[in-house]
Amino acid sequence: MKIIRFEQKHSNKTILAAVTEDSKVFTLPYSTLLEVIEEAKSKSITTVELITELIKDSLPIDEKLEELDLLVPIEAPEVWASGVTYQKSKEARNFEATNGKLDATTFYDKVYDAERPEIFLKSTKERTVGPNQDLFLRSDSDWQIPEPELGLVLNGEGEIIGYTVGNDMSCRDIEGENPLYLPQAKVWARSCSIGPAILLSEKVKDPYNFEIICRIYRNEELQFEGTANTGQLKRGFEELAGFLKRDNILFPGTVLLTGTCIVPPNEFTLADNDRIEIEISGIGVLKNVVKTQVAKLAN
Ligand code: DO4
Ligand code: MG
Repeated sequence: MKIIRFEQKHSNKTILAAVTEDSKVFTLPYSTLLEVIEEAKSKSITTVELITELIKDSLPIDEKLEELDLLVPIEAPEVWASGVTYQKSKEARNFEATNGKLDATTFYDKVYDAERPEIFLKSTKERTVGPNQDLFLRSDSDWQIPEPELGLVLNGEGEIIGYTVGNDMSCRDIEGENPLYLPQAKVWARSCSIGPAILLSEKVKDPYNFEIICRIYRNEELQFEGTANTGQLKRGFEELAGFLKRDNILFPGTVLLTGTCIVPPNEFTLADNDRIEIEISGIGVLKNVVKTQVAKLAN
């Protein structure tokens, strides 16, 4: 059972909906997933049981899932991210920090083995885009890549309520110049996307067996394809959520990205109009086009 949000074509209204295993879409009489979870809790039943009850006598909508104008499946107040949780990321960070001339132990080697993981604030609601919305490239970086990551959707207690797909866009040259530049290498307007759906954790038997695929197209030609599996993760998902929660305020609906395990070749950088597709088994494909245009921020 997955949860989506979409904009209804004739009314421009935002609709919350459930997607069943056979890809049928049923609208839900709530505004957010968090409301559905609260309601299920108050009835002492699971979220899936509540949704099954809600849709059992209704018809699916006429449009197919792929015809809908999807929105972020949850308006995450904050998106946090974990780093260097996969061997592949450690190697890539070491390459960019040493121009490929690694000859000593780095901070990245240390954090990969340390008890405390790297966790950083990646994005806020205003900086995060949904499926099919444009991402922005930074104007002061010449080495930019997508980071395809599994996202944990958390409640206020730091429990995992669902899984989504995330893109932690990154500037390898800025971080490689100095790791203290991390916030600038990671955070700018439209530097993060999440979606297209949230797979309810109640329905996930083994979260360490998600297949992740990333494809980058330029003028409709495939430039890069990489695959990985969450079984390659060095840490546990509860462990990452536990460190995020420690002595912190967690807003319900926070998303925690769990690190990248797919890195395009070192000579690759994104260009205007590239299309990024990130697919995670059981969740869906998150598609975004990147633009060089300068962000026009509200106010
Ligand atoms: O150390 C920088 C961040 C690494 C990261 O975002 C990742 O491993 O996914
Ligand atoms: Mg990342």
